[in-house]
Amino acid sequence: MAEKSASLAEVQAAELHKVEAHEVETNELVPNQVEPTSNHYAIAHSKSSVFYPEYERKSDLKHQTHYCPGCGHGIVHKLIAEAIEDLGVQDQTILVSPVGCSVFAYYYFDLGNVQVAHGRAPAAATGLKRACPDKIVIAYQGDGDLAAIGTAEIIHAANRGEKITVFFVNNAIYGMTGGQMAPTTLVGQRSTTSPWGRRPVNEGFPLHMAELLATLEAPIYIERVALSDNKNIMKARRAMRKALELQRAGAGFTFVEVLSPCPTIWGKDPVEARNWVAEKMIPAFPLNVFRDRKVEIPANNAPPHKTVAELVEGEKNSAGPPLPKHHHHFRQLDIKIAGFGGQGVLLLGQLLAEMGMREGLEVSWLPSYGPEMRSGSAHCHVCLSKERIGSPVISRPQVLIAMNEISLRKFAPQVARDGIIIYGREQLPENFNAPQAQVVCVPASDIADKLGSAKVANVVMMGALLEETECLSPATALNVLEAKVKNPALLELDRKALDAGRAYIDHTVAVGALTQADGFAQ
Ligand SMILES: Cc1ncc(C[n+]2csc(CCOP(=O)(O)OP(=O)(O)O)c2C)c(N)n1
Ligand code: SF4
Repeated sequence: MAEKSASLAEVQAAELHKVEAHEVETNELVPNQVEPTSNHYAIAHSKSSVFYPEYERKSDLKHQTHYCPGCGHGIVHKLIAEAIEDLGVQDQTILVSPVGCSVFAYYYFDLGNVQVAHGRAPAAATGLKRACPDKIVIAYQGDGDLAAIGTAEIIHAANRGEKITVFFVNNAIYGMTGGQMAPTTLVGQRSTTSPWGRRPVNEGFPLHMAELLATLEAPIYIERVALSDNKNIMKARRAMRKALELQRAGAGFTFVEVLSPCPTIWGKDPVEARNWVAEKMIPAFPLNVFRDRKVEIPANNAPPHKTVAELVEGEKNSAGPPLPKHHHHFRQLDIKIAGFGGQGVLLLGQLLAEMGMREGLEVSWLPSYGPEMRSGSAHCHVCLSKERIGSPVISRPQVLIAMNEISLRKFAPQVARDGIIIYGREQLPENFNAPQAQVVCVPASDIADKLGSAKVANVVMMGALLEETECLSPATALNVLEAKVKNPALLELDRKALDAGRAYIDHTVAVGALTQADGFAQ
């Protein structure tokens, strides 16, 4: 079997790459060659410069991929690499690799690489392409990845006409996980989860993804090709190249399905597997160009194209005179705000993030809430930073704003050493202890009630936060409230609530259960 696969690989290399074969008979090395190894073999053909010179996946064998002999993934990789090289787009290309046997594609392709969760490549590719429209974005997926767990992603990306290219490697089985039935497993084909062969009455019929996507209006190019013989491999080569050329021209959604051998799981040697593609897969999945046309998508409903900076600038201008400069005494401040749904927890986070943006900081806001619209638990993470934010998830907040006892007890242990907890009650509950942090009690709901509406308790807490930490300027808070709160009566209440929260810290602050005359937390 090893001998067969070696000769197959050589034949394909010679036919596909138009590369001179170099027998390593002398000690003179040509580019991309390596010296004979202790295993007594040497690479006798060159490879695309789109591949890394050495693969770091394994400490030894740095010129070998992890694919089994005769696996279609290796061939598809070569075809993609050569197309990218020929089109001269290596520096512009981002490859989104899936979960499956090809999960390690990023070890081989010297491109922008992103590896994503199972089935999510079209969604990730959508984000990448929209953020970087001048890049060539490729989603590379297996049949389990694309046609099972990722069915929704591929259909919707295709239906939206995302200007990405999807290479779909259909080997009719889950390779990586040891041979479970895939949506594309043939009728009668055995797998570990269809040990008697796939029976439509029990497992349904194979999914024909190319045909299915061709029912949608937006895709511009859909073709199914096969790695069954060299002639078909050359057709596959042309199809992949065409898809990438169309993307380079900004045309629209392109999709190439590749019927591909998986000798290992099919229990065949590479030549038998290739023949099986020809004899069994092609009749079940006919090769065809299912779509090749330009689609006119009306542009009149395109959203206004403004950068975040322009949008924020626009809001700033509409919200009055420029803000005074505020000194930020932190590099990054991580704040967690928690309470019941309906207490304005998420809104408070949004307001802080907006304020941070207006003060020129990098910001993120990440909400988390239960299914209930009222009374369920809700919390959010807010990062204010002078640098780009690595992750919006906060596991060790420096500041916790806890609007109720449950949130206090749940999140207080997470607060960083020397952090601050602002608790929205007059006193701490019994048996509460958070020795690593300072605790400031602010009876926000009572204060808000006295002002006329419990709704503004969150703004009382905002005032307390600003006064206690000086993280952002109160002038910015007012500026944001004025821009966001359209109801004049509520805006007036919010102003009072902001002042009341600040005044409480200044005059009556309670640290733990104790009132401190100086207004500062211990
Ligand atoms: C969310 C999630 N569910 C399941 C898995 C297990 N899993 C890993 S790869 C795979 C299927 C891969 O099959 P396919 O996409 O056909 O790729 P191949 O390995 O055949 O190239 C599955 C189910 C996972 N990693 N993550
Ligand atoms: S298990 Fe199949 S798909 Fe995976 S690397 Fe081996 S031959 Fe290729």
